[in-house]
Amino acid sequence: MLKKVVQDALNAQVKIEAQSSQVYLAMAAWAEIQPGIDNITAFFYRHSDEEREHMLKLIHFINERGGFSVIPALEQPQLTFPSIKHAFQQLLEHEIMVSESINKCVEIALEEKDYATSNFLQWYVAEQIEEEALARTINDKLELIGDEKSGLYMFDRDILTVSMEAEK
Ligand code: OFO
Repeated sequence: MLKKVVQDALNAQVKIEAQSSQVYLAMAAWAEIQPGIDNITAFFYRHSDEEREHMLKLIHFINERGGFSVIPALEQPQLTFPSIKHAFQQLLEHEIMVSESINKCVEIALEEKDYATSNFLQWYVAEQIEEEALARTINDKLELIGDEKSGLYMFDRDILTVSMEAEK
């Protein structure tokens, strides 16, 4: 049975994952109407789907441990971005925030001697290392490209490969 303090922390994380999915969905919808960046668009849609999976995994875990997962209300995400670069900068900042929140959940689980939850959360700890690394790689590449249109063309061509390699 989950202790209330652990359940509350996990439910807060459910909201963060759901919100992440919305944030990236908004980036995807915005990217979709920018010309010539189909793969970047696909990247954001896929990332949004992944966040939903992260949320579902938490929901199932809470319920399986005898808790009650609260499906949260979400905030309106940012809808437009000054540039692709800005969107990816925000993605990195968002992932850093998510990592901090996961670490907080682990801290609470350990304080409560809930080793099953701490063990379950290790998947998220590893996932966040990957997601932050991927976001940093993408930001570094965009930094190199600067404002060059041809660079962005190549970046769009390569982004799916970069993200798939990061998942290996
Ligand atoms: Fe759920 O990993 Fe990104 O936010």
